[in-house]
Amino acid sequence: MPQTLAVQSHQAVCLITLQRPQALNALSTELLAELATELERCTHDDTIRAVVLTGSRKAFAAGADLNEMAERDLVGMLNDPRQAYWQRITGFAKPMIAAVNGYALGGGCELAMHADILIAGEEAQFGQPEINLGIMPGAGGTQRLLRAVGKSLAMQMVLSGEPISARRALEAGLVSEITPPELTVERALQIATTIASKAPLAVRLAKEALLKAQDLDLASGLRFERHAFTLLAGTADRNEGIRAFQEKRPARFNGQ
Ligand code: DAK
Repeated sequence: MPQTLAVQSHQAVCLITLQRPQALNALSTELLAELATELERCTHDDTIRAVVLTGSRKAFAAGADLNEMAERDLVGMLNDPRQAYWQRITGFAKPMIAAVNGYALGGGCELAMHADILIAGEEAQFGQPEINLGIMPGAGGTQRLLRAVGKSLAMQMVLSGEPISARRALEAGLVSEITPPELTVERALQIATTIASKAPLAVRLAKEALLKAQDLDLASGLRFERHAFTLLAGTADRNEGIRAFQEKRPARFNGQ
């Protein structure tokens, strides 16, 4: 049983709630280890088609656990087991939605940005305050934030350490929707349930193709898209999807 997470199944969606209220869900080694393990369980469970990751009303996550970080010097950082946990977390291939309320700071903002879709409560705050500690983002913050919000705002956030509001995050494209705080998880579950009802192979390849758009030049990205599109032409779910359209009934996808 995880100590720092609550895990609930909502049919084909797994809802994972970070639960370290005494430290505003700071990402301790234990929490990262448990999250990596839980995501791997979801990977191997064919009945789980999507994950929603959330925290509390006050904090999605207030970043790395600073009490743990205080105990690690340079050598400690180089051998930091959290690096491996982060890699396992960021390797998760099924669709993931972050439902963010309260503080998403430092590693908390980086964790939220790892999700495919971000839904924020109106009072959420996103920030990379590492500069206030004499450090800088180290779990993807400089790279993912710049791609999400553009150079000027990313520079402002990382170099000043000042957070932005949910509204500003929406305008900048960091989140796709804002909700009243009490509805954030519900809205994320709705979206995840919709995604979970689609053909799993198509969802998986579409996610992969969209992520390639951040890394590849246009010609390579288009090539990947064409290959993926062609691959899907050989799936039973593609035949089922088109047949269901012709027969005017909902499709029944089985992941083949
Ligand atoms: N770590 C540990 N405890 C924390 C914490 C954190 N990050 N954030 C808050 N807490 C604890 C507080 O110490 C306090 O505990 P008690 O004193 O009650 O025992 C409790 O949570 C409530 O916090 P506050 O009393 O401070 O609450 P406020 O509402 O006044 O302020 C705040 C909320 C979020 C503005 C404030 O707590 C704050 O500034 N927190 C620190 C934010 C921060 O600097 N985060 C860390 C950034 S560094 C990497 C992976 C990850 C990272 C880097 C590398 N690799 C894999 C290489 C990530 C780095 C970071 O995130």
